[in-house]
Amino acid sequence: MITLALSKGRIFDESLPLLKAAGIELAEDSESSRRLILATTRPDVRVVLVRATDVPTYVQHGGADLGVAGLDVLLEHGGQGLYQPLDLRIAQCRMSVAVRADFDYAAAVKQGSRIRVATKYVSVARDHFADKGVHVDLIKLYGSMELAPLTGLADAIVDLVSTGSTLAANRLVEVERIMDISSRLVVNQAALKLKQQPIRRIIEAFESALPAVPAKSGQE
Ligand code: PRT
Ligand code: MG
Repeated sequence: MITLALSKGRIFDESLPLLKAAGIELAEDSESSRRLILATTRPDVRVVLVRATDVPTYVQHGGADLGVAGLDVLLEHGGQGLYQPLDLRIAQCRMSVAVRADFDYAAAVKQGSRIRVATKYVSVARDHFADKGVHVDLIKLYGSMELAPLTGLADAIVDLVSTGSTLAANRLVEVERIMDISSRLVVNQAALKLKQQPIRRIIEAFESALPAVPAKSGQE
């Protein structure tokens, strides 16, 4: 049995066409059922639905053989024990620094002020500001980072941006792009050895189903 971990939402939706190309279709409607383990049209393949941030953990510890996870999630997880053979170029967005429209970020950086940064992505944020030589106090949040600068909790946030409409709706401006983000196929290293043939076949099918020209991520 091959177990594939997916998260509900955009990763699930955008993975379905890739799965189909690999000859794998869901045998039941994920919307109508509350089940967390879904059978597929291939008797030897099943899908498990987990929280996006839990995908690397499931795959690392063998709860799933493969999974699809955002680069943002992988960077925070650390990627230990995971083979990452493919950039699937789905669920694309960018990781950016944003501030309130009336906060002069460039001046704060130039003056060497300590900047309070709220984020779910502390590891990426720490590396980014260390590289720039900017002193920051990081505040870990689990949701709605956009609220932090509006309430005075932080001067800046590090968050994912795709259309930019969430930032605009909260009168925040993007002042720095840290990196482009897309989702990756991740594989448990032991499973890759033990179930080499079927896993390789899935990786190859995914690869040939990808659009020939890489889509530009973080489009505006
Ligand atoms: O939402 P939930 O708490 O269930 O879990 P999750 O947020 O971890 O899952 P999901 O499905 O929202 O995100 C899964 C993956 O999709 C992420 O790990 C990213 O790799 C990728 N992705 C792509 C995004 C976005 N685009 C995105 N726009 N993840 C989140 N967002 C959020 C962003 O955080 C911000 O709040 O959407 C908002 C900004 O969107 P725009 O379009 O207004 O700019
Ligand atoms: Mg979300």
